[in-house]
Amino acid sequence: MQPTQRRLANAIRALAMDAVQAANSGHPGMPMGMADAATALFTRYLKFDPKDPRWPDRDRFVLSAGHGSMLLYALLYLTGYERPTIEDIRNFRQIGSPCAGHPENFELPGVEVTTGPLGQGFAMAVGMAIAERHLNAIYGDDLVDHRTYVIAGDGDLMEGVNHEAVGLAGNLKLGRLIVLWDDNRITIDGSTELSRNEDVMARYAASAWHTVECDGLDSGKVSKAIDEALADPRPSLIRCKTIIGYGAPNKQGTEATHGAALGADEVAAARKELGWDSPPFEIPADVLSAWREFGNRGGAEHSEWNRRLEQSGKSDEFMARLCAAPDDSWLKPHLDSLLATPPKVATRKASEMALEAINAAIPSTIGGSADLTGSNNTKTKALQALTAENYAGRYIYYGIREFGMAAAMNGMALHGGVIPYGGTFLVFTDYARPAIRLSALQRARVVYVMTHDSIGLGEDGPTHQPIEHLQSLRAIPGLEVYRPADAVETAECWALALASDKPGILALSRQNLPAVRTQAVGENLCGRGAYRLKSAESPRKVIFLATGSEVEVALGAAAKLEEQGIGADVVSMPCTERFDTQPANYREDILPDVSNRDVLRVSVEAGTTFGWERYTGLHGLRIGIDRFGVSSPASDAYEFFKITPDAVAGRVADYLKQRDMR
Ligand SMILES: Cc1ncc(C[n+]2csc(CCOP(=O)(O)OP(=O)(O)O)c2C)c(N)n1
Ligand SMILES: [Mg+2]
Repeated sequence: MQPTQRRLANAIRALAMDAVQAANSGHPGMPMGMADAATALFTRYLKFDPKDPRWPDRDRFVLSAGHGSMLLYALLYLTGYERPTIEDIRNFRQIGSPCAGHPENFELPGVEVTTGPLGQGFAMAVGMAIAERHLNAIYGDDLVDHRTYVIAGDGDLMEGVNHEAVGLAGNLKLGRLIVLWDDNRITIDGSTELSRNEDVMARYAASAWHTVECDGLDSGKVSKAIDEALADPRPSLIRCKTIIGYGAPNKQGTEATHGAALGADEVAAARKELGWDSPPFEIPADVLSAWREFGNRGGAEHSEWNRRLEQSGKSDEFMARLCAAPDDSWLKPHLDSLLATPPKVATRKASEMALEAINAAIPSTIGGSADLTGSNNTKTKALQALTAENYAGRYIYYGIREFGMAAAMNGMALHGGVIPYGGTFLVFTDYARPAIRLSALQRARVVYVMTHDSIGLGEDGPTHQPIEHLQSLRAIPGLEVYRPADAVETAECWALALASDKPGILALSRQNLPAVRTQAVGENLCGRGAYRLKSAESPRKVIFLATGSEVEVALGAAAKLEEQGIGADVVSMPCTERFDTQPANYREDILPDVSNRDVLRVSVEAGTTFGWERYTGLHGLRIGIDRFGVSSPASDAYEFFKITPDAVAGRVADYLKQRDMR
């Protein structure tokens, strides 16, 4: 006899409470409350094949309530994924186990995205649903025809980014996005009444979503709600009324089950309550084999899909789009044309010029901007808008939703088959930062086009002028921050960002910049992170380290110092992360390990000097801005902050004079 849905769900409950108990750490409440709903989803609807977790046409499942990670680990184990093993689950939250505290996409192939920072899983799912519709528009139902399911908690729905994600999904009519809301009316602090009295369903309905509610503890009723959601052309919110920690007789329904082990007594009582008499980590044979059969459900569909792919004649193209490095054949002709007539343009404009070539060569790019299209120069001529009426379009009007945009781009990148890039002002990376951090953590290839990258943006003043942003972004591990100095460097940085398996940020100027690279070289010099742009002519006393728009300033200052017989190298440093990984002899050549007395190192960047001592040494000179900016024309702002060739040369000469007197 088949185990009942409730008994299948109880296997999830048991694994969750036992793993949390063993670790004495974790969150049993959410998996226990949503076990029935998840069972309905995984046994009746979700299209997946545990034998090939990367099957491109699988449904995507996002556990946005990432603290309930044991729900996902239990499902992956029960349905027969290679990992996690039961041993992995026994070692939940321990070093060496892929069953990390929160689901990590790089630990387990069955985990689509890293979740835990509330709200972001949901918002990434919106990006996945966008990518699905886009690829469907190109390749048709035969190859791309899947759905995106989310389990989200109260926290996911309260976070501000939820508003952005819901708005995007509603406007793009992402009908294949289905969210199951774990409406347990509990968060860490207690009842949701402490902090919320909005009509959540009305908010979604007002945002062009379909809404339906059900008893989340009855998998049959959850199934009915999913059926209704599937039939509706709008994105769906299914309100699953549940009880947190369901099955733990003395603690269920309270915040006590949210984020702590239940305790041995309560675990024993829950076993009795649920009629579950197996020892910890043992799943009765009938239950496990039933689950495994549900896991096999997708195999036939997968084979059918393989057959369709073979017959489509597009197999190579489709798989290359998902797996291969993007075409870089655009770079050389583009560089040749720049070198033929070196343009004096803002690097945001140079980025647009590069994008014209990139978007023509790489069909998988999807551009966008958070309502600054004309300023970020992100939309190239041939790109059409991606809309509910035209999912084949390759440009997304994200609206004023920086965080939502960045999270959606993570979802798109992790879905695969598309390379998202999107823009706003560099200063507003602050609004997107939590998603930028997750791009890095998840190794999602997203390219951030962040323009207006300094006081050089001018009159908009201190609110819009980034100061600490470059350095604070460089502090994020695994994020490549590029600040190119001219059109050639901009193209090189674009090529690097596209070829990388890490996210990249392009910090681009609003103001025009002269060409500093006018000679053809056989190498992408920006790939070195820093390189000598100009060598000292007089005996070398100074090495300038400059980025972006300040390379021009450093070149000017160096020329003035040379006139006084003070030799100065100018090193352009578009990407500190890349420089740091160069071989020691290369780094030594660019920045020789000699005393500042012999060769003074001077950094020049129109932002905080914080952290530049990493390259100048404590006794070097750091030229930058350690306060908020000013509202004025750009050139006046540079004068005001003494970041001009004359002022910089003067400061360096003074410094050398005073030092030599000491
Ligand atoms: C952005 C963010 N803020 C705070 C937290 C810490 N946190 C984890 S779970 C949680 C409460 C979530 O409540 P709910 O979504 O209702 O989950 P439940 O207690 O029902 O499992 C909080 C505040 C977090 N993970 N992410
Ligand atoms: Mg809750």
